[in-house]
Amino acid sequence: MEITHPAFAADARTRLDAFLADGPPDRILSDVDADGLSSAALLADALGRPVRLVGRGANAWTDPVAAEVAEEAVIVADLGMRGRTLGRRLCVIDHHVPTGTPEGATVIHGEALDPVPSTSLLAWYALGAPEDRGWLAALGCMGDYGDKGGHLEVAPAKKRWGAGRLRELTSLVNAPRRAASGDASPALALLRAAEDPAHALSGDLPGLAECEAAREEVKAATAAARRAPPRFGSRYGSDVAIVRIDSPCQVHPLTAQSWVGRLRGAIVFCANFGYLPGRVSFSGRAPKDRDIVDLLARHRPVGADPAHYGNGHRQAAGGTLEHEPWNALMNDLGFGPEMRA
Ligand SMILES: [Mn+2]
Repeated sequence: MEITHPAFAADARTRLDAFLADGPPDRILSDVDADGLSSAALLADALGRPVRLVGRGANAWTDPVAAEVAEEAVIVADLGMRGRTLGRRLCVIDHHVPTGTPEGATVIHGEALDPVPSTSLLAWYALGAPEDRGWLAALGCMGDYGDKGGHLEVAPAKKRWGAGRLRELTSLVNAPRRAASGDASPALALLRAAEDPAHALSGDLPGLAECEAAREEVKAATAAARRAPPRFGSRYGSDVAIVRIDSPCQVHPLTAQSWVGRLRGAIVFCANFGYLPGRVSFSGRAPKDRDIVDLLARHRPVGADPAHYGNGHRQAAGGTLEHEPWNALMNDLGFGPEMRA
């Protein structure tokens, strides 16, 4: 398989080998989307170590997770990078815009590369780019960047394992994290048990039925969310629109996405009042010339937790707020009782 960043890949392998020379990790922490799950499957399989998924409502770089892994050697994959240490020894494999570098950690970070690799590609590089696991590298890449990310590994993987199968498997493993339970462990179990995408889709392995049921559940919730109308705040004219929904499923990002192109330059939020108990979860999408991170920073309400508010990209950012700060934000943006918790 051709390698998009060969020099970086060789260096990543050296770094991971040096980390492993001091002993194997106790655990691998990863995100719950297709990229995080395929990274975890690659690393867990190669190193024979357990995975801790960091999913709904959690952030790896906060005190609860830090306390949990305080005595451990950990690899943290696809969960961002911050200027704090985690565990006794730490290796970070990631590609999001970092907000700092943890002191003393082994860092395999692809954010400065062009094209930016998925975390699954970085993990695969670090493991020496094993040919027969190339489908997992491609799966994470397709999950994060679709079909047109410009990564040289994806086309040969499609040829060898089937473009349709890879797309179908990406869609299936991405479903559980969006369903009401939010439990992505069946998707991870499926990827870990599979020899290749055909095997994963064969029906012979655990996890597939749960992924299929989750996809149906999310499809129904998405259709319901699409029927909610956008409302505009009075203070900023048609600058900011909010769609209010109440769903246990993580359908607010896709709902915001579905509106942004239709509202003539407005920043669109979808606010989900039913996703996390006692909180409003909101996801924003902005047109190309607008900056949603800046908007949220300027209107940051008292009580907003920086780990859970206003993080992301200029055109896609959101967070969660408890009811009181949410209501303050709504007041600030000129929304009335229709948007209050
Ligand atoms: Mn990723």
